[in-house]
Amino acid sequence: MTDGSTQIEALRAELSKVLAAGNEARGVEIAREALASGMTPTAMFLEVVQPLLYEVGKQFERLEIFLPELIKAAKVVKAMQREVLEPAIREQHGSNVEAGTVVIGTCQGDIHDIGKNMVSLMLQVNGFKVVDLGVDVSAQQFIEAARNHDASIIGMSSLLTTSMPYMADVIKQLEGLGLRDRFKVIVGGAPVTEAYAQRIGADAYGADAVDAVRKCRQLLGLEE
Ligand code: B1M
Repeated sequence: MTDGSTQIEALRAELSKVLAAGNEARGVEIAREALASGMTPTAMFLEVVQPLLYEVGKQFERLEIFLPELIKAAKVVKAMQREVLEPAIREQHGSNVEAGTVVIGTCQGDIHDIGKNMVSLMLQVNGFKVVDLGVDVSAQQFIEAARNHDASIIGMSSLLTTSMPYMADVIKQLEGLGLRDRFKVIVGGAPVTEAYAQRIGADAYGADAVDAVRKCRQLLGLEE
């Protein structure tokens, strides 16, 4: 019998090798085994998968690995999300009363979507209607979709320092159109910080998928 932290360490050690090898089938199996042993799908994602991807990013930055390895790791995680974690999270939460509509996407020039998809999923299973615009979303697309879907919240994700300024663009354009008060804006993604969110005039910053749900609920006055 292993305690929680030992199990997490063991899972990280094994999955790290699986990500490096790009072994999607084994990644899926590991996720299934973890859930069968009692770990929640959210914990599996936030405590095992997400830190490993950050570590992969550091290896990439240090030139220890290159783009093909980054792609391999992302493919394994996407398979784990698709095959095991997403269905388990949906099943765990069941259906919910609608809390409000969130238009979400990854900012212009940026195709990272693993974290954004997790935020999108967690919002959905917590009662939000989510309009997911995908990746490489322009300021105009965010605003048009928010208007068309009568959204309460615009959610922007950015993983690249070069795509972060587009978050500020959306807010500026909303101001220019006299729409700033109509939509709440939440931002997140690995390089985004609370301080950055405040600097560009966003209403909230989400540190991870669970925090994003809490902040969206707070923005709509559903939680203190
Ligand atoms: Co890219 N990449 N990548 N990459 N990649 C990073 C982001 C990088 C930090 C790696 C590094 O060098 N250390 C670096 C950016 C450096 C910088 O901007 N200064 C980088 C680079 C350079 C690049 C390319 C330019 C590489 C190249 O081509 N030479 C290229 C850019 C492509 C593009 O977008 N135009 C590129 C490509 C890729 C892949 C396609 C191979 C792949 C993405 C696959 C995919 O997403 N479909 C990839 C990956 C996997 C990464 C890393 C390793 C992992 C990203 C990830 O999925 N993290 C990444 C390293 C890192 O993140 N530090 C890296 C896990 C995910 C769960 O976390 O997205 O932070 P995250 O989401 C969290 C929270 O942040 C929060 O909740 C999520 C869930 O808990 N959150 C929100 C996220 N969005 C939110 C929104 C909210 C609220 C909370 O409200 C709306």
